[in-house]
Amino acid sequence: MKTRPVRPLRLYVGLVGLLLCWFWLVPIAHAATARAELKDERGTTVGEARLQDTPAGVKISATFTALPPGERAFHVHAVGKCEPPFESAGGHFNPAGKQHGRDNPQGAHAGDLPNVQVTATGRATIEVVIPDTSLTSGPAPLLDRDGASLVVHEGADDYRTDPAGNAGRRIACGVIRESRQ
Ligand SMILES: [Cu+2]
Ligand SMILES: [Zn+2]
Repeated sequence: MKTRPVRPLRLYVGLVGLLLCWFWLVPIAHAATARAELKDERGTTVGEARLQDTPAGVKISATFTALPPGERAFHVHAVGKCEPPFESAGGHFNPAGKQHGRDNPQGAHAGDLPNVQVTATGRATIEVVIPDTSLTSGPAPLLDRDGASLVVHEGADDYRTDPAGNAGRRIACGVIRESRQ
């Protein structure tokens, strides 16, 4: 029986391939992702969101299926706790200590997001990136010790009035939980 010696070239190509795979796969495996299921005060699920670390910041993709039609405020709140009437979620995520609102000269909170436009059938989608933020790493991660949550309000955010944009009652809330994709 003949033994086939491993050719050096083949071995080399194989090793380089392995290394390339490693460099591709390791960052992908380490990019944090998270989910949030948003429920109203009665515990009915009204939407869900996926969150993902990207080089630009945390990307939030949310889909709502059962909200009151119209324009509704949507924010990241600083505490991962959703007990009706959702005051448990705390104020807006605000690691930089700013005031509320993109139209406020002293603003904005990192957790200030655009209003969602809810259709007559209660549906809305939104995709937004929170710049210079990460889910689990860096100096001010979203998922710090007390977590974070996503909150929808009864009214629209005026993007100016501190501390919460005159958005009214909190009508839906979802705790952001780290997930594997
Ligand atoms: Cu809010
Ligand atoms: Zn705010």
